[in-house]
Amino acid sequence: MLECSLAVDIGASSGKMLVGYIKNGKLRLQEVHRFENRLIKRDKHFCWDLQSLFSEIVTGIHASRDQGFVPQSIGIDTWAVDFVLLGENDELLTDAVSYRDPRTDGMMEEVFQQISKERLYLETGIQFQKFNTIYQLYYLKKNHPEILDKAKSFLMIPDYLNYLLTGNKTNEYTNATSTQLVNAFTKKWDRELLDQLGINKEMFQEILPPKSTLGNLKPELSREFGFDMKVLLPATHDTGSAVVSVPESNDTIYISSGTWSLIGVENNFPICVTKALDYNFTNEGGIDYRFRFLKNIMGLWMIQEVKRNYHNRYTFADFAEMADQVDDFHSTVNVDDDRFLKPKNMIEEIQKYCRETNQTVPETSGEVAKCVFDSLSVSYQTAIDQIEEVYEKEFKKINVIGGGSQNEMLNQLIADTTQKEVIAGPFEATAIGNLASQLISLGEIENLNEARQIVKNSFEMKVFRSKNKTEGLK
Ligand code: LFR
Repeated sequence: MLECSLAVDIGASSGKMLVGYIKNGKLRLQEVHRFENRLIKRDKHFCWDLQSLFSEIVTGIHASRDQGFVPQSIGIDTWAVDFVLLGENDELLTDAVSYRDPRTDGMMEEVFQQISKERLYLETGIQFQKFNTIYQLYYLKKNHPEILDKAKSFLMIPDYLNYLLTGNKTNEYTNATSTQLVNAFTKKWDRELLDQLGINKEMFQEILPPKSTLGNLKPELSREFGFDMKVLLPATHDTGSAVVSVPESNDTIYISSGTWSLIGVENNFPICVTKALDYNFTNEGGIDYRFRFLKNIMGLWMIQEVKRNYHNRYTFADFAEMADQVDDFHSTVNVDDDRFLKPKNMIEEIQKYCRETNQTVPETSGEVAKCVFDSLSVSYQTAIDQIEEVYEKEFKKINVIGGGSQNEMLNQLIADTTQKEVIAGPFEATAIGNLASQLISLGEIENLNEARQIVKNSFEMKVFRSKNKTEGLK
């Protein structure tokens, strides 16, 4: 039996559980469980199925033991912004409605009538996305005020799963910042903002930073598993955990590549200047109160949806290959347009966009895929230009991390488009960051710097350089 920590990393399309431990100075990983995650329709809204996700976590804990591991600790990370509300007896008052649900359409504009955009940005440092928690809560305030009034606990998705494991409630800091309701400087709930919006303040929990210990398993769970373990808080926002895996370097921009592409740099302080507001860059909270100055780009969601629209006839690798074989097709779409957030049919939406902008309409699967990948790389280039403008300096390298870093065609395209060196990996960045934080809490890794050094030494990274030094796809 091998002592280890257990990372639960749930993304919008799948969840996985990996054990991790240090051996000979290197971090070793093993996946012990994998499961699907998808949206379900409940009461006309797109929701996450938290009961099923929790039962997958239980299955994964059993699986870790069955595969010869003894987890000392467990840490959960998921996507951000979504939440549930609990009532007086800890009963669920809401479904876990997804950020892709259209319920927040128009809410951002209504919030701006009460609080100026500038003030919101100066206080929270968070980008304007129509799905941020603040706009979801505002939707409830407008349409179901009785639910908000009754709510005794506001828990984000990992907070709720942690509550099911331990019976203890908290709001973890990195995920809390994604609500756009945490003050970037005090790192506490912004009570004035909440008052101004008339949102019940009492339901918010104490904010705890990553590396905190939440507690132990509930007695009935430890009885079921036959062992107990600590429930630790990593950066419970997946992007926060992913960026733990980026080796520190001040000339590198990272792209955390998954359902979303998160492109940016890490700072020790929030940058809330006008240019950052104009370009809609965020300053999300990270481990050790680092800040992720980054932008959300629609990401591989576009190709995931295209794949679904083709009834899963092709794999992701097929799309990369088909795109690579298309020569003379150059139409691109603005991937940041909200129309691509949850269109009825992604292929048709892309075609419609090309038609409306008088570009050649992609017809074949290869053309559609090329259009998506080219559009992503154009959007990366724009974001890089904006980062370099804000920083008044040139960044030399791009570190692509996460599942998308396995797409070699896209890595090469990014190198060709940006004319920068692309370092790809680690592809399990999020689970690694989650585990690194747990191992720091347990005293097995000293600090973030050491964690990053260990990551660098433990996982292979591949380098891509522009094949065409003079001509980018600007
Ligand atoms: C990535 C991510 C992004 C967040 C988006 C919605 O998985 O967490 O960081 O903006 O999902 O929550």
